[in-house]
Amino acid sequence: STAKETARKSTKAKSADTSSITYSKAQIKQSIVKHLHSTLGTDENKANNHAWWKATSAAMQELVLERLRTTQKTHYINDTRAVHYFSAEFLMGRLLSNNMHNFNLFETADAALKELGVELTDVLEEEPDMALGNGGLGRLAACFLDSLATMDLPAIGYGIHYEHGLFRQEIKNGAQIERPDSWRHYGNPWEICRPESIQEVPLFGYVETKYGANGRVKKEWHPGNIVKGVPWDIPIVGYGAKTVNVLRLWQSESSDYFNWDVFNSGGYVDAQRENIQAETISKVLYPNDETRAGKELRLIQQYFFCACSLKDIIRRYKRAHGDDWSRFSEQVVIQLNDTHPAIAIPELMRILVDRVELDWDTAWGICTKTFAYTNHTLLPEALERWPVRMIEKILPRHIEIIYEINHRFLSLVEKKWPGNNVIKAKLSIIEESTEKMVRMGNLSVVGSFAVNGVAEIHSKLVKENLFPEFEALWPGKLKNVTNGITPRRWLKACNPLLSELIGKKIGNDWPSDLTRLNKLSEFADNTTFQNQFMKVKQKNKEALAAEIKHLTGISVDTKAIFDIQIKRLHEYKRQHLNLIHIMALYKRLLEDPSYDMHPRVFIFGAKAAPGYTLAKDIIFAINKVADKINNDPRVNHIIKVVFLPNYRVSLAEKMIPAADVSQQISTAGKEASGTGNMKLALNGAITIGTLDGANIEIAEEVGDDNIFIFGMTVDEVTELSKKGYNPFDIYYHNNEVKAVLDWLDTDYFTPGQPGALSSLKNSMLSGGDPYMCLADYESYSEANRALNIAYRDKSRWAKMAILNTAKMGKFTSDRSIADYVERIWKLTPCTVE
Ligand code: T68
Repeated sequence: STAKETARKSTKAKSADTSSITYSKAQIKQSIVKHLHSTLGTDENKANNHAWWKATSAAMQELVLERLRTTQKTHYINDTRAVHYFSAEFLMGRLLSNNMHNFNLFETADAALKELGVELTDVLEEEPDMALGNGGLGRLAACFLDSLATMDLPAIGYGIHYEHGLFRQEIKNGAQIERPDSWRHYGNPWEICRPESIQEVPLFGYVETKYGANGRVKKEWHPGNIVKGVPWDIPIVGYGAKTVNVLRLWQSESSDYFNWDVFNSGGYVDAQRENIQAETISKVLYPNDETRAGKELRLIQQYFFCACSLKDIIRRYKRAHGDDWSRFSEQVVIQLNDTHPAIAIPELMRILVDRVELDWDTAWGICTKTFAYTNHTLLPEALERWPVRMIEKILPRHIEIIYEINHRFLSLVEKKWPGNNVIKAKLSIIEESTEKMVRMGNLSVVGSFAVNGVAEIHSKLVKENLFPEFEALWPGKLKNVTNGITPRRWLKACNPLLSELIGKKIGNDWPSDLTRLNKLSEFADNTTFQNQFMKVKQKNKEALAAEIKHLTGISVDTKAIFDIQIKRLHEYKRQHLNLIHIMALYKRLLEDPSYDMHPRVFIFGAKAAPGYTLAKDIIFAINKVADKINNDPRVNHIIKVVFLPNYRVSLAEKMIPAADVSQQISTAGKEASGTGNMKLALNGAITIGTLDGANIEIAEEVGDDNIFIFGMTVDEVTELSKKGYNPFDIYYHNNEVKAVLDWLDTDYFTPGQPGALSSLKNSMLSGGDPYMCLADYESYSEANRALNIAYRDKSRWAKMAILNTAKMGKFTSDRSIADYVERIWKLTPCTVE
């Protein structure tokens, strides 16, 4: 396919080639010291690691900004078509190490700092994570930006400059506590404020209907409030450092002149109150994944960043094309990362119809050639719907436009299915419930030229279950693009030992063409290579063991199986299935001390949404079971359970290289794709997982012998639901399940507090076990037995691990981006010399 080839060509042969930018050790050293003096105002003797981090970052940023200028000039001169990635979340993590790797200056900087008596690894630890996202959706956006820049594609990310990113998690007596995250507290060396590109955003107020001389109806929105959007740019360095794109994040501020009247009439205090309201918009990231916030402020956040971004895009377009709107959709494609930015659709219509005064059909033609929408979930509680009354109040003109879009759309539906009101009610953008709602998913499908799911199975379910009639209405509009991850961060940077080994074996081109890893397959049976590969794994496990000790005080046996489940805490992800199985192993060992199992350390990392009680109860239960097991001398040489607090990108980078086993155990049909599954497999962990999301495609790639698949398929889950699922049937027929669930009711794990873990049992019994943990339990337990046996055979396991790494080529985000380019965006790379 041509797009894939162009994409590949652009990334090819630039692996370690940084052509224009070569910086010697002496130059880096000089630059760092210069910034220590003149940017930080300190010196080599006084500087702590934090100051060294800032000075080193500033030294890198100098190079970054030079490439940014060149890139922007090149894009401008070539008047390139660009993708505009609209996302409420970008989970960037740390940037220094990434930028050094992409400039191929990591080793040089390491050596330079050594000469200054400073350890680079310590310096890197000073950087706070940029955690402007919840989980997979936000991290996917970050991986995509990396690939876009790497593949020399003109792209810009648009989002919100949250003052507080995702909360910091502390664990007190086993329970999660949320603390504010202040990632910019001591300044951020990467972001650049661009006051010259400030935008204004209207809110509230009313709409006036005017009649022009030609009899044409004109709508004028008189906003009740105007806020300012201040852009902060984060440079995004591609691998090889040719292209540097930007992530533009909007910060809200009060618009000074808007409150001028209040101010002048002596209302100084009231004027200040208005300021605080405006500044609240970008204050904090909503910490819910897979559930609607339903809050006014959340809708305002969404509109705020969409309005700023559209104005920014239009300003740039007009600079090149003036008032000729005919080429807009040739130059601009906007990708909506879920429905969070869907309000951009009526906003663009408002600008084109009310401001530019295009007729509706022309405006709608432009809109529906500009937007494309990615769906990330089928869970009904996550599908965004906003009360009509809320939109009416905050965005009075937009609700009119949404109704008009819907009116015209429903006439199309009427043509296709004459007189069928059931279909009409189902497809309507407006849900006619007691409280009328706007369905943002339907709006997104109607207003976009392409819609995609994020893994084959998920896209199939989007087509067949979520939007079946849309497929009939617009055949071909619904597509698949399977997710991917950047191998630069998720192998090269986070796992230097494995990267070095791979490089020695197959060369250093794999980070920009991950399919080359397949060459490792040839060595999967080679004993020497198996030993080398597993020695790296062992070293990584030792490093993680030290980190576990440091963070929790728990000592773990590095010869044990490191079994890792890392992801947001959610019932559908079934951390509680993992937990009841751990309890069962514990019970088996107590009842039969000779029970045959290889020592195993179960490691969790997960944040729960602050308002999600059961998710927090599961964290509490994991910690209580961990306490008991870890302190029980009868078993603690065989099982350990570790919950690592404050799971985040930088912690993932330490955990993933050390994993032997990757837990991917969601109920089939519920996990749209998963991306942690890809990161772990890439680093040689063996998956124990269900046939859900991208697990299915991982299984296809690695082969049945190199993965432990268990549990019901999507069809079996559907069938069981239809037939009626009763978890009590399993409870009464499986003694182990019964004993373990009953154990949760006692005070065994929570001395003096019987019932403290009962909510977990209830959720899986009287609560109906909505995610069917018990239905999959037996099969999960069997898969774990098989896994235990496989690990005993060192050579077999090593071969499996090698083949997992070797077969992950498909899951690079470069391939995802190539798919988007080919199937949706139709972009051409632009080489920046
Ligand atoms: C995830 N979604 C999917 N949502 O769960 C995961 N939601 O299967 C997939 O791999 C990933 O997206 C990337 O496609 C999320 O992470 C959220 O974080 C979220 C945030 C706000 C509102 C709703």
